[in-house]
Amino acid sequence: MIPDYHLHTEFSGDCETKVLDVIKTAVSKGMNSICITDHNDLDFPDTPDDVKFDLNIDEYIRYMTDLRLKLLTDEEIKRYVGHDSFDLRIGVEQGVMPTTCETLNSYSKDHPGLDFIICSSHVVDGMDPYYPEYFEGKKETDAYRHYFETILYNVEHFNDYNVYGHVDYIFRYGPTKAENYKSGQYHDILEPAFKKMIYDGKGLEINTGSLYRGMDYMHPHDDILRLYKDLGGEIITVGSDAHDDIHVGHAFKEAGERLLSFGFKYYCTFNNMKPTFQKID
Ligand code: HSO
Ligand code: ZN
Ligand code: ZN
Ligand code: ZN
Repeated sequence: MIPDYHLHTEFSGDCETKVLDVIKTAVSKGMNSICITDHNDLDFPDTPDDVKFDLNIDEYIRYMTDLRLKLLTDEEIKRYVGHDSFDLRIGVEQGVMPTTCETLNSYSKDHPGLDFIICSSHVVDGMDPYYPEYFEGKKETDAYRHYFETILYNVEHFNDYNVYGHVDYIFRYGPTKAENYKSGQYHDILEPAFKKMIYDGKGLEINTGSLYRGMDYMHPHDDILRLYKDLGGEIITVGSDAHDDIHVGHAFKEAGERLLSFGFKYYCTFNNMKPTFQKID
């Protein structure tokens, strides 16, 4: 089973799930490895629900490194999760904005011990589209276009990451989601963004989290995944974006089938920020 590379635990401001329970579910779904990717959103704005996304990175790396070892050596923990050599990888979902690109560019160097960084756009012009207010007084297509423009800016100025996460996150929360999306509608922005990513050796994430958030396809939209593939992109990770243990590995079999149908033969895992290509079977 493809390992889940987008998972949240109690280290994320919007999640209370215990790390061991995430691992236990991953094992029950046939995984022998996962990468936990808790939120770090530098300068996340004040929100109606007062959520905070500052990750205590030193404590996080210490905790996960210790747990990684225990998963291989501690009999009680091995019994609890149901696996005797589970390979835990340590990641971060880095919330990136044009105003924070520069500061975040040395993150992995400043915090040794990380295996993997997802670059995600959660905040545009000081607001997360997760909150419906984001779309008030805006034409939906303008809001979508502007979201993708900031992604282009980010990939041109930010380099300390492995894959772009849920690249069409904005469709998840837009009033009509992707129902009115027209083929190629934002490719004039996404094409230069993907070209830069591919040139820099950056990947794209398949994020199945949309499927249990009221959408009928996994991120990114077919037309956008096709663009990355046609431009020569080869680095893919798969993540459920689960914030609870029940969604770990959600629709991963379908995700593997989808990748094969697009002509991808490999997914990637990451160790110390370096990819390994693994055959999809
Ligand atoms: N950025 C989150 C969504 C969220 N925003 C929750 C605020 N609260 C994606 O997991
Ligand atoms: Zn979250
Ligand atoms: Zn996210
Ligand atoms: Zn996430």
